[in-house]
Amino acid sequence: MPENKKNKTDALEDNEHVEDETAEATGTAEQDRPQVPVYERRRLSEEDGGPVPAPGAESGERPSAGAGSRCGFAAVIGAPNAGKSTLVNALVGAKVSIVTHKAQTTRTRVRGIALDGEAQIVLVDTPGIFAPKRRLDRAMVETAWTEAREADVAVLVVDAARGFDDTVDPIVNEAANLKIPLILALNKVDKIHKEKLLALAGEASERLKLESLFMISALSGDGVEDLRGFLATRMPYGPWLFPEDQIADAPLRQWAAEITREKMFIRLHEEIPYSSTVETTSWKSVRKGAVRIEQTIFVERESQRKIVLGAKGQAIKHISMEARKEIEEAIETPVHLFLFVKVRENWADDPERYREMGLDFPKK
Ligand SMILES: Nc1nc2c(ncn2[C@@H]2O[C@H](COP(=O)(O)OP(=O)(O)OP(=O)(O)O)[C@@H](O)[C@H]2O)c(=O)[nH]1
Ligand SMILES: [Mg+2]
Repeated sequence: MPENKKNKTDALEDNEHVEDETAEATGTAEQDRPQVPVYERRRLSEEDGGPVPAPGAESGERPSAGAGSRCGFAAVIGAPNAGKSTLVNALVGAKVSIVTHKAQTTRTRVRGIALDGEAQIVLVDTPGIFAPKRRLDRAMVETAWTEAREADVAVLVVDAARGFDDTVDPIVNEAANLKIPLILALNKVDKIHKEKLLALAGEASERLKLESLFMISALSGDGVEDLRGFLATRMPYGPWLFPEDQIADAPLRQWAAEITREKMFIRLHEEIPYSSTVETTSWKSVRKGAVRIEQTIFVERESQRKIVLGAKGQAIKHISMEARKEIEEAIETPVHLFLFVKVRENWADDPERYREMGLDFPKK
């Protein structure tokens, strides 16, 4: 029986707490940030340098929500690693959802908001769909299908280089039962030959009743604008749900936790990314307009905590520095980031962790 470390790390030691720069973080006027901040469309798209600029970002002209305005939800679904989050970011023109080379990066619904003419398209990025084993897997997969069922249209993203393999087949079969228009995005076309792509498109059209099919590269931006234009025409008429400069609906503190998780996914290997979760526990304004952010990384075992820290704290320093840089750039504010690593053997069975992630807690 592994020793239960539940309370061990409640008392923080110095080496479990990392600030990647020396900073005086004892400011005055300490106020919590608003829970639901507005992401500034232009600023984030310029800073992020994503493959597709936000609509109107160059000219400064904003489309208005006039009489012909449209607004709706487009769920982006598919197998893990298909490029869903990359696509959502490209459609929005800013990084709203984290991306890594590893499968099962996205864990919960992430909404990004794109504009096209008079349409506001709320893109719903979802966790990759796969055969779930753990409780967390089940919550992720269930979220993906729930979001697809509740949207106005679904965009099924398929990695064209993999085609309709065993991981995609069950998704295609289930997607055929959706009662909303289905759009297929054959992604990563930069990686495959045209003949294979055409064969795949033919197979898809036979198997699925498609509203439309796009061949895209979410990474390079090829075909992304066309897809956005098409989605705009499929949004129902109605007023916009979000202000025109808002690009995401998640609280900034949740987004910042995701950025740190992304850096962990990239830096750490094997089971660590799948055995960890990150939460922002504190976000306070401090002196000179800076913010002090505290985040907790939960892992399942003491051995994992050691790996996250790394020899002489090198791993966590790197993660912290990378995350801080990106958060700073996005919010255009100096950031003092403190990371704490805690062992919670059963965090993946703790309803509170699911609440923090925005996931429903499956009974088993
Ligand atoms: N070559 C190429 N790579 C891509 C393209 N789109 C995404 N990728 C890469 O594919 C990997 C996975 O991308 P993600 O956007 O995280 O995939 P996802 O479908 O959101 O994955 P999960 O969140 O794990 O379900 C990353 O390394 C991306 O850079 C593309 O059009 N071309
Ligand atoms: Mg993703």
